[in-house]
Amino acid sequence: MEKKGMILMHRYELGRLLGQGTFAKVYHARSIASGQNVAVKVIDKEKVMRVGMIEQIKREISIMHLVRHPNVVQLYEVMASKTKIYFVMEYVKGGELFNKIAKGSLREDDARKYFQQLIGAVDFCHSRGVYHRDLKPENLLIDENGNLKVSDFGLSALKESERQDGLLHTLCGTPAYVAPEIINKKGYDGAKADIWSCGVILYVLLAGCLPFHDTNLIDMYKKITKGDFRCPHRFPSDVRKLLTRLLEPNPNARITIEQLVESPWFQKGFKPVAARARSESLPNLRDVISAFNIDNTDDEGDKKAQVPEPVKPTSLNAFDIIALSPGFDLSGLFERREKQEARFITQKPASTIVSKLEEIAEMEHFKVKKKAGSVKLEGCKQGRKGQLAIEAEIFEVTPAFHVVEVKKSYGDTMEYQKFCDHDLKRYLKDIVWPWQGAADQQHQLPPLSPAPQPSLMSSPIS
Ligand code: ISQ
Repeated sequence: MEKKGMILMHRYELGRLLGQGTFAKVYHARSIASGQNVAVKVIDKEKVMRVGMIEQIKREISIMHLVRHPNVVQLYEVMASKTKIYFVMEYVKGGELFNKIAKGSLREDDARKYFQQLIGAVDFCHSRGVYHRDLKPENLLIDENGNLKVSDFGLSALKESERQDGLLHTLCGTPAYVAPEIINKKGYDGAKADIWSCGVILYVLLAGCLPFHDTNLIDMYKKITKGDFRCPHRFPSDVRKLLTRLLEPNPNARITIEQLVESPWFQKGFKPVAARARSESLPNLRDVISAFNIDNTDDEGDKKAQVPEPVKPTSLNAFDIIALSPGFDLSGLFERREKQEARFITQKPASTIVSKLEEIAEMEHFKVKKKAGSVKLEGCKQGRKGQLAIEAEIFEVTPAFHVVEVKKSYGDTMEYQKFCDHDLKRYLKDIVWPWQGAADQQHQLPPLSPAPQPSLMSSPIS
């Protein structure tokens, strides 16, 4: 059991409980090294495994770590003990938007600002193929500058869901924010369902109460299914019209984000925000993947998630690759995640990647050590801090795609960076996948799966 003052993985001191769900508890915590405030979500591995949601969660987290937007709570790191998974996230100080509404409705301009920020975050995540599916005021946090941050994007699989436990929803939760097509179990489009929830949130912000409410749950379902809601008299007609378009029970007739953004009500004072560059401190892919493998540490969590060999490639999909893509054009062949790490995508098989690395080793006088899933290059020359050693780890996404993570395992960082920027880049040029923004547009993305829609409101990650 986690307690206040407990030290996690020698790195974070746990503070007070911020929130609690079926599978997880969220604590305030502080980094011992930097003093940085973080929120740590502690997930019970066994509970998650028992309901058979591991694969979905792995997939969602692998996507979530690619989602960086000023209005989305950022995932910094994933760690694991034998029984728990820890998500280390951005700490949002101001608490839940819910608490503001609890004091009554908001002024129209304030409600509009939060709604604009919410739609900006939702649009960005949708453009990367990530759907929330559980948007409600409790998932909307306010930072110290009064800006909204959406929590749990990509983690909706951790919530009770109607697929797994429709009964639980009926007994414990409220479907107040859930789209009718989800309630009716007709199969649904994640984007359209999120837009419905945004409509409910807008109503709640402006009215201070729910649009669909009844003490009898069946009657509440009926109201949701019919889109049967009333606006307070004070609502202006443009707000009423917009709410009617958002709370349209037919998902195919519901307003899209594109149409919503164009509406004059939404446009008032709208400041589109640029998505942050995905640079440092993305969680390590290996941590994400291995967090779900049992047997890595004892419960005191003395070690970071161990890496099984060979690395199983199941947690990346086409969306991940697409989301990774803007950093992988020819001009910036490598996206440097931390000073010592770089990643690239290739359509070549693992054998070709290994041969290429062997070729580099031969040309640059490195020794090669091959392990399952990775290749280590060890320099022969004494550098400033000993012999440079580099590890390239290969993740298979599909047989046609691999992600290669390159990092320094020993030696001087400057020498390593020089090696990456000059030698590695030059040698790998013809196997790295050039695309978006690449000068050579002949190498187009082959059709893999439905491509995420371009975001309307955020500039591409650079
Ligand atoms: C970040 N800061 C405060 C509270 C939180 C709750 C859930 C997820 C992230 C959070």
